[in-house]
Amino acid sequence: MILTKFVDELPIPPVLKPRWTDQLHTYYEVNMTEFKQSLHSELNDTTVWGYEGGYPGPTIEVEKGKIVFIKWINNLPDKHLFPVDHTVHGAHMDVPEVRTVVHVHGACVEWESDGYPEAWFTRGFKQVGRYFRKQIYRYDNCGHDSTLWYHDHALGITRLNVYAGLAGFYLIRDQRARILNLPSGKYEIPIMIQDKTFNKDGSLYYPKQPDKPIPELETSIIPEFVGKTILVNGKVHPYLEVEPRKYRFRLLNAANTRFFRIKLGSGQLMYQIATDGGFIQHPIGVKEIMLAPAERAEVIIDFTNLEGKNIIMTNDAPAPFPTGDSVDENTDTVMQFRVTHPLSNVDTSAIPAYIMHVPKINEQSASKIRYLTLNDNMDKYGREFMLLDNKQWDAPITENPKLGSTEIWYLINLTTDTHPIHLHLIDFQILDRRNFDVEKFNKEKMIHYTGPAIPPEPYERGWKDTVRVNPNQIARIIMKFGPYTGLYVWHCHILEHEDYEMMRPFIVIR
Ligand SMILES: [Cu+2]
Repeated sequence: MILTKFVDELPIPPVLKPRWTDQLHTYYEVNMTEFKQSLHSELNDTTVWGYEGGYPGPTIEVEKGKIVFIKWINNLPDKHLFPVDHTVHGAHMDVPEVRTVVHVHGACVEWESDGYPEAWFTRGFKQVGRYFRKQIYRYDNCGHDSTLWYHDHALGITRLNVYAGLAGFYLIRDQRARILNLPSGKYEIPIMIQDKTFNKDGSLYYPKQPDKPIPELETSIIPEFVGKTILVNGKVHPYLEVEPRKYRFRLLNAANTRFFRIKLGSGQLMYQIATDGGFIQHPIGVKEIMLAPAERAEVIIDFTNLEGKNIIMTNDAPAPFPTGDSVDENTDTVMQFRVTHPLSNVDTSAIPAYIMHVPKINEQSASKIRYLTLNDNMDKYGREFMLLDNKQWDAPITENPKLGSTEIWYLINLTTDTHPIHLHLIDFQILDRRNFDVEKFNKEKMIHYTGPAIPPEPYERGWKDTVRVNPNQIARIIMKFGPYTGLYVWHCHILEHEDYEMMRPFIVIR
């Protein structure tokens, strides 16, 4: 099914209104429901799941340091929109089919409010997972001015819940960033990029079985999901009318598996100002931006003197990355900017020469080094699945950093995919990536490097919470654990991997 491009306007999710607020605290309630929404004007309305009646959910905007309470409320039906595989971890027949738990990705938050995958809850909190602790989550928002996002994280069905529409933006604003004079207000726009496949009737399609079906199973998880159509903020290939001036865009890859390598058809530069965890030191002019699932980048695009021009945002990342299929005439296009609005007032916003100091974590300050592999494995049905440190979700906890300590993790990729590895609670810095001999490692359990250490890309030199770990490479990251103790997770953010064992708990201890 080919849908005409650029016929629908880019939707901008509304900002969520609090139930109440005072000097120090704000309280929100967020309902999850099933409803119909138009995802393209040539399609029948699509049944989706969303927060507060919208997909994507409303944008939650908070001030740095202000305490926010959110009651996430499950009002979803008992039956899932998509086929559930009851053989994967946490989704067996002994738990309700529809479970939710909300994680604010990138949040610095106490563990009881982090959305632990086994802290799920059903409609009306009738049933809860074994790590459920509270109905109202508390967020202290100790992070930087940054683009975070919230999405579902229920064990074994995260891929289905997020695909159904359970995702939204969560922005932390630091008043001190005002002096930067970045484009703001209606010139600051969140861009959530996803891929989906539609049935003829307009409903969302998610496969029941992999390409090579598993005969013993009615429904089986698939190794990766790659959609045939690209959506931005819940619309297929939308357009945005802009003025001839500067805009700040917050780009987020919220796809299940697909990577996006973003470029502008005009060939012009985008000025990247922030990565996952906030501002980088200097804006960097970039021709393209690579975003794995869950990665964010903030860019300024300058449409000055481009009156009348149409500029297409393109994608050329193979899927799955890096060895999957090339993009086609649908998936090579993200959205279109039309410089059609007149300039409403003089553009006084700036691309600052310098943004802020990002202190580098010193390697010497690390008190612990961990060597953690990313592995392939095979289950009893002959399905390939992925592991971290060769361990399943339920194996005893092995990553137990001390509160306030700094660690370096060697993420050793023994598979043929690039995996976006995400740690909850903290922001890290990428030290380097380095090629090594996988075969020798498998035989001798020793690292033999085959090339020099490659520093992170200039646009990755800031606070990160998700790192791409490429095949035949070891990525090294460094981070300080805190300010909370407790139980968190680290995992691959390819949702089909995370749902089937590529996730591990970690505990921050005193
Ligand atoms: Cu993965």
